[in-house]
Amino acid sequence: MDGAFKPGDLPISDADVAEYDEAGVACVRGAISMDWVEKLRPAADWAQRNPGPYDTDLTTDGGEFYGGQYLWRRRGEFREFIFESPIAAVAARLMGTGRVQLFYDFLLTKEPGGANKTPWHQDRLYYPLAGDGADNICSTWIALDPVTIRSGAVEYVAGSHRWGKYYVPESFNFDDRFSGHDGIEKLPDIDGHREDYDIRSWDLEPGDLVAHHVMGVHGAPENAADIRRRGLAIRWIGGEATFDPRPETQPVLREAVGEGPSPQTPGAVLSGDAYPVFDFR
Ligand SMILES: O=C(O)CCC(=O)C(=O)O
Repeated sequence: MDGAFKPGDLPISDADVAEYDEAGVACVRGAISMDWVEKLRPAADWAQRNPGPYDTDLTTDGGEFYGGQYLWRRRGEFREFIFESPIAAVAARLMGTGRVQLFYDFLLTKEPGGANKTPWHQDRLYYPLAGDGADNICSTWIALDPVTIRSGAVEYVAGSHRWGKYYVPESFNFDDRFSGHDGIEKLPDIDGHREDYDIRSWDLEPGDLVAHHVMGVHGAPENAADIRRRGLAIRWIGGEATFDPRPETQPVLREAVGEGPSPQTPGAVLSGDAYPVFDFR
């Protein structure tokens, strides 16, 4: 589809683009209007109350940590947001490309209370993807609430997208489901050596977003504040990705929302209405 938004329409500077490139993470203030935020909030709460078959309860210790995926297939507001808001153009501009492909959306709601940390992790090996596009995915995490480090703002290790390593995925439930990845390195102990890393995090207002690179290492503290922390992360592919299901990779869209088996055969380029392309060229 042709993207309706052009780079010049966006509140993104060349410095933001350079920061995303160099640090693998960048914050864009006011990227999304409050009209969209107010439209998405009740839809986010509906999704949490009516979980789909592949949504995940990420709660480990009291409170609630809800993970909702593929919401754009279940609820019109998310679909409209993806197709009618500037979000695809924001991702394309930060990635320095004229074409992005939607991979999936992921709502991460951390309710106050409990001790639900997000482990430090790298996203790459959760995904059943291969090809240059698999190593060039941008995630746009949009704040639906005011977010502070106390309410669970995500932290990012700047520059880690250039470490040139794939790391074993970490289970958000802190179980050992990914322990079978022989020969793939585990992440270093970031929390034990925080002073050795350039850790970045931003207090966010609703409508601000943080974009991070698929190879970048990130994690988040628990929500120790008295307000909710809703973040809508949308993943954008910036190249050609092929379907590469491996043990423990997350399910792809058609299976995930009960639309039947995936039409994607291993090795095939991701395509079709489940993975729409946005072309701004
Ligand atoms: O929202 C969080 O706590 C974690 C977000 C995250 O890991 C991601 O968007 O990849």
